[in-house]
Formats: sequence, C-alpha cells, structure tokens
Amino acid sequence: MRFSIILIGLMLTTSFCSFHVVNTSEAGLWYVDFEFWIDGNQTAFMTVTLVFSDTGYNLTGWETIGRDFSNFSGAAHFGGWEGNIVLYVICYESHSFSLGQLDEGVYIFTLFSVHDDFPYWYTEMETRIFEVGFPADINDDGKVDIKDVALVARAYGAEEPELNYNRIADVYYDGKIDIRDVSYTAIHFGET
Ligand SMILES: [Ca+2]
Repeated sequence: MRFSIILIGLMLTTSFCSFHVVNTSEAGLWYVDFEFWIDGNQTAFMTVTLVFSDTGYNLTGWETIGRDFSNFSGAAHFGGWEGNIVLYVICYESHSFSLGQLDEGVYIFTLFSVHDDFPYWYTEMETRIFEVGFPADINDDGKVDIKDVALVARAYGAEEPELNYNRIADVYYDGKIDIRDVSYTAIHFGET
C-alpha cells in the first residue's frame, strides 16, 4: 500500500519522464528514446533520439510536430547513404520539439517515418502516452472516486459542442466522451 502511494506521488510531482523503445519497424533503426518534460510554465518539450545500428541509413530531417486534439505526431526523414560506408559507426540523431502549454490530460504521441522518395508513405513507428497532472481526478478534489466516474458517465456519448459535453471529463481530449475516458477514470479509481 505504501509502495503504491509513493508511486502515485511520483506520478503527480514528476515533470520528466523518458521511454526507451527498441525499434520493431523497418529501416536501420536500433532504438528510439523519448524524453518528455514540463517547465514551470507548464510548457511541454519532447526530445526524440533515433539511434541507427546500420550505417546504411541516416536521418535527413525532422518535421515539425503536429497536433490534433490530444494526439501529437512527428516525422523523421530517413535517407540511404551513398558512396563509401564507414563500418562499425553507430549514428544517432536527436531533436527537441516544443509542444506548447498543455492542459491536464492524457496525450498520445506518435512518431512516423517518412520515406524521402515517397513523401506520402508514412510508417507508424512508435506510440507513447503521457499524462500531464492527475487527469482522472475530474473534479480536482485530490482523489479519484465515484464522483469522478459519475461526471464522466453523465457526459458519456456527448460530443463538442453539445450541452452535456464536459471538457474536463474528456480525459483523452478528442472532442467526445467515450469508453476510453470512462475506462481511464475507472482504472485510476481510488488513487489520491
Ligand atoms: Ca475523449
């Protein structure tokens, strides 16, 4: 019990988290590191580092980050090297994105790779979910209980700009209250 309280405390107070993801898609990538942090003004930043195990590939550019409700996406442009390839050199490229000020909520980040020769050929590489604040505490009273679940349930099925749509109950901010918002709140039931 005490252990879980400590974990929750960390979740509430941390302003930094990172994920290490071994790449499972194509291209010469070895792994992808995500670092995500929030400064004192609740402005979020994300650094993505791509590490290549195959010197036949390198990175030729990054796209700016896009946002659709709580979904963020960024793209990395890969190129195959031409000419002599230096063996046994691990290449890495790192890039930081400013995500602007984020409200409390659950955010979904997806990294796509874009083939330079086929700019419309997007390959989804990795998806990561970040929590800002304590999103399941809908009414902001410091605990997730039946009142929070009731607030989400009452707005269930509502979409912007309908009258019973409730922005704070839209935990996964996509303009509608659906099963994802209900299940997220239910999973965190009892947390303080
Ligand atoms: Ca939603």
